[in-house]
Amino acid sequence: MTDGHRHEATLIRFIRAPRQTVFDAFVKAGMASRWLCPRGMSVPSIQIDARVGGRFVVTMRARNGAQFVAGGVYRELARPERLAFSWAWQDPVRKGVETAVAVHLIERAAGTELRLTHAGFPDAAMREAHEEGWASCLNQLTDLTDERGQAATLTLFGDPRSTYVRSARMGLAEKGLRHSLQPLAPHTPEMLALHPFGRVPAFRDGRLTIFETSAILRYVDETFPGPALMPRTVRDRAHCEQWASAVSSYLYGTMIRNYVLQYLFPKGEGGKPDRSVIEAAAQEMDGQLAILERAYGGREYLVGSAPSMADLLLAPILYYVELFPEGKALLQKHSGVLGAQAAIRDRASFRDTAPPG
Ligand SMILES: N[C@@H](CCC(=O)N[C@@H](CS)C(=O)NCC(=O)O)C(=O)O
Repeated sequence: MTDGHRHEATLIRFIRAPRQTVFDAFVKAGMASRWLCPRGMSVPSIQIDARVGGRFVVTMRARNGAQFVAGGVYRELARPERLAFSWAWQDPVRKGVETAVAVHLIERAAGTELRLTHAGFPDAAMREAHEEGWASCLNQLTDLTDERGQAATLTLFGDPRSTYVRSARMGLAEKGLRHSLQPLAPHTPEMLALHPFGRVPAFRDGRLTIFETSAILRYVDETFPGPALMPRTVRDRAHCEQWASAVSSYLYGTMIRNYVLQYLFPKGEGGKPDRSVIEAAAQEMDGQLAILERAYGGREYLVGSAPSMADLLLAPILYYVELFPEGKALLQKHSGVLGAQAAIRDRASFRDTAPPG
C-alpha cells in the first residue's frame, strides 16, 4: 500500500435525484458554483472545461473575505456514471500537492448513490481536513439536487412540544430553510446518541451534529444566507446573548419546569396541580415579566428592531405560560410583554411550528 493510498478520504451519500443531475452538478459551472465550497463560504468564480484533459479552477471565499483557489484537470468524464479529476490548491502552503478525486454515481431505487474518493494526501491531517470540507460541500450538493432540498440534509431531533425544539425550528424557518423533524423524546437511546445529556433538540447538517439550541441557532445563522438571527453590532449581539442566557437559565425553570409542567404533569394530591408550587411560580413569574416589560421598553423585540435568537427562545415559553390562568392574567398585567408576544405570533415561523394539540 502506498503512502498516498493510506491517506485517502471516501464519502458516500444517497441523493434523491437522477444520476445525470448529480453528474451535471460537478461539471456545469452554473450548478457547481452553488455547492463547490463548504457551508458558509461562496464561489465568486469558477471555470470549467469539461473535457478529458480540460481544466477547472474554482475560487472559494470565506465570510471574512479570505479566498482559496483550487484547480485540476479532468482525467475521466463518463456521464452519468463516473468522473475523475486531479485537485491542487494554489495557496503557498499546499501548492505543489496534487491529489486525485474520483466520483462514482450508482443508480439506486429513487435516486443516486454518490461515492467520492479523494486520494494522495501526504498526511492524515490534510486527509481529515479534506474529508470535512467535502462533507460540507456534499451537504450543499444534496440541498441543490435532492428533491427534498435542504430537508434532505438538515434534521432537527426532538419532541415538537418542546419549547427549545420550537425555538430551533423557528430559527430555521426565519432563515427560510426547510428541515426534517424527527420527533424523538428526551433521554431515549436515539436521543442520547445525538445529545450526551439526552435533552432535546439536537440538530444534524449532513453528518455534523450540534446540541444546545443557542449553538444550533448560531450555526444556522452563520452558515446560511437569509435574515440574520443575531443583531449586527457587538453591543446588540452581547445583549442578545445576555437575554438568551437569562431566558434559558432563569425564565425556563420558573415558567416551564415549575409552572407549566405542574399543569401538564400534576404532582399534587389526587393527581391535581400542586397549588403551592403554582402560586410560588406565579409570584416569581410576576417579577420576571416585570423585568421583561422594562427590557422591551415598548418595543416589539428584546434587542433591535427584528426578531433575534433571544426572542426565538422566549416566544415558545410565553406561549405555554398564557395557556394557564395565572400566566394569562400575568401577561395581561404586563401588557408590553403581551404586545411583543403578539408581534412574534404574527410571524409564519411561529404559526408553522405550533406544538401538536
Ligand atoms: N440547554 C438546552 C435545554 C434543552 C432542554 O432542557 N430541553 C427540554 C425540553 S424543552 C428537555 O429535553 N427536557 C428533558 C429533561 O429535562 O430531562 C438547550 O438549549 O437546548
